[in-house]
Amino acid sequence: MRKPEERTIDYGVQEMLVKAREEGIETAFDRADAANNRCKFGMEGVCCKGCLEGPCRISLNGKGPALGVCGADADSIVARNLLATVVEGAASHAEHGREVVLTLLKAVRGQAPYKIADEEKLYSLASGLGIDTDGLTVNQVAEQVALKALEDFQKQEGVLNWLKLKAQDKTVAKWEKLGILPVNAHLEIAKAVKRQAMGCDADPVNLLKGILTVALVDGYSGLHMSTDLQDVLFGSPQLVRSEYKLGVIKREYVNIMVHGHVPVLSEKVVEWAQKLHGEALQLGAKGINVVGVCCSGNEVLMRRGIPVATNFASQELPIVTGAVDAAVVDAQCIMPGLTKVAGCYHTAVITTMPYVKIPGAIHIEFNPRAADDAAEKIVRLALDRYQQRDEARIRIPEDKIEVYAGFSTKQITGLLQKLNKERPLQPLVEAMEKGDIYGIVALVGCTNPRTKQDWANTEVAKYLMRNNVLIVGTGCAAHSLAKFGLMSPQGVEYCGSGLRRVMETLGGLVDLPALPPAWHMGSCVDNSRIDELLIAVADYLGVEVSRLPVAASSPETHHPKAIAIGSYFLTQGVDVHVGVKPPVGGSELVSKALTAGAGEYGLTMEELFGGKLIVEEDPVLAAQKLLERINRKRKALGLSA
Ligand code: MSK
Repeated sequence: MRKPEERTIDYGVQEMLVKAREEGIETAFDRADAANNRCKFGMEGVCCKGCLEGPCRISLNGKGPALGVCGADADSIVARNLLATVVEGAASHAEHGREVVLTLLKAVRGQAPYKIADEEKLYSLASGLGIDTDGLTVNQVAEQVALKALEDFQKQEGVLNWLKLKAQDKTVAKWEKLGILPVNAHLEIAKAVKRQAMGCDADPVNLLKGILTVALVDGYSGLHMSTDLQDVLFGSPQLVRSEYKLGVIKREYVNIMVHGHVPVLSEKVVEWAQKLHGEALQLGAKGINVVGVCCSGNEVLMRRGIPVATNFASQELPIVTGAVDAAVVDAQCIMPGLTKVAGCYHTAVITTMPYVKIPGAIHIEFNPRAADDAAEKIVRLALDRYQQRDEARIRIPEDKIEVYAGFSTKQITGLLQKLNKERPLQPLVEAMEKGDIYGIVALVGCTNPRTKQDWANTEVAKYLMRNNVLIVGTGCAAHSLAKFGLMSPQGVEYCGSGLRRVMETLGGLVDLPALPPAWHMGSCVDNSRIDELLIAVADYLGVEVSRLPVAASSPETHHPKAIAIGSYFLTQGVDVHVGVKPPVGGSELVSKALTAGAGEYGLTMEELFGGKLIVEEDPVLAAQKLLERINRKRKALGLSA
């Protein structure tokens, strides 16, 4: 069993791990230690459970079976397993996107209690989608936009509307030539499930092409569509101050933890927490304190400044404080272990989605039509549980830290306009040309109970910042950086002199000593914001994104969604680092196609798109490899190395 300080670098989480152990409570870190003797076949991707002839396992040392019962070899099995993983991720994001579309549609038809918050963004989407808005009301425009989005789940020919709306033309032409353009999200997901089923696609190269199509579904029907329509409904983020770490849980308040991904729910919980403030006072509390976990936390942080308690790996630990009255979850990244921990306290775990239920949780079904009813019930349940607290068992770590979040392309260009009104991207591009911003790295993805929480995420970021690389973060990786001061003005302490100078100049525009050198761009689906920023810079320079000195890194990844997002960045020609080995080592063909450089091994990602996968567990080595890739791209662009 690892000691608390070997499991996480977050002191508050360490303190709660000690408390959990004292109270006999098991957490994900304990289970990760217990599962340490992992199956080598599974780790390398050569276990096939696709039918009842098996499971079949392909020998890793050549001394056992080289083929499954059906004759599938290691290349086919590894490629099929990888496709299945990417499909899982893309399906999660595409369903997220579709649920937001349906909420928008119901809202503008008067069937759900939400309003349009960002008309400017709505009209810009409508114009990009070719909608004639003349004579239409705002709600009618939104209805047309929503119907265009729904087409991406229905049409039987053509290309995703959202892909045509968002991607660079040259890159689309490249994808078209390769035959990987997706028609509709559901169709491609169904086709991918079929092609990896027993007796279908066994050609690893063809399967890899299938992965790329599904990666584009993830990017456009998942990431971009979700972010765009959430901004329309709830507003585009602007710079906002807030706080992080377990110290944001307040003893004298009713505490509600929102966890999952879909802001359609968490926005309403925040609204009803404000509405029922008076009732909390009547109970003797000072109010209702909503805190975030994972990407629901990111969503309400970005738009409302709601504080964040922690990220994925330690999601059970807020409950161990004894002061969380309700933990409300929607979908994705919800550990079933939550209810076991909550069962040791007074905390109500509330599931809300008909397809995400957990034994031991209270289910309050949430749907957009009855959003207010459900949110009111949830907050009332928290008020009720507050009265059942065991004061003697409450211990809340004091540690908390200031953060600035809310970076979106709109917010960034708005800020840069203060330096150059006509051409706002010019100062950013100049800083990149001079090397003051040597490159941009997207620090994204998860934390993983198998690894030391927050450590690799922060180490990669700090090393890169010292070398003047601007960090843009999302997901639980952004939480890691925020928890350790990299998303506050004090983060410039870690920067090289060029990056520090740029952040101090930009900070002066918003009355801060500096802008944080790691920009919080939101949740997992908000990787679209990073994509949008890169496309804006690339368009400004008249090149494809694949030529920019940029990269993506997910040092502590665990979720299939993160693998899908990484695959999406690869299709853009962006180098992608992962710090946890993906299960592809059993096939030389698949691993080389992903990781080899152009000209090093037949057809590779780098050959096709301009970026490759970098697998490196050591964060310093990973950062050095990323710098080397950025350096190459700088040279190819004619910039100083
Ligand atoms: S929540 S997918 S652990 S980032 Fe988006 Fe965090 Fe990874 Fe879930």
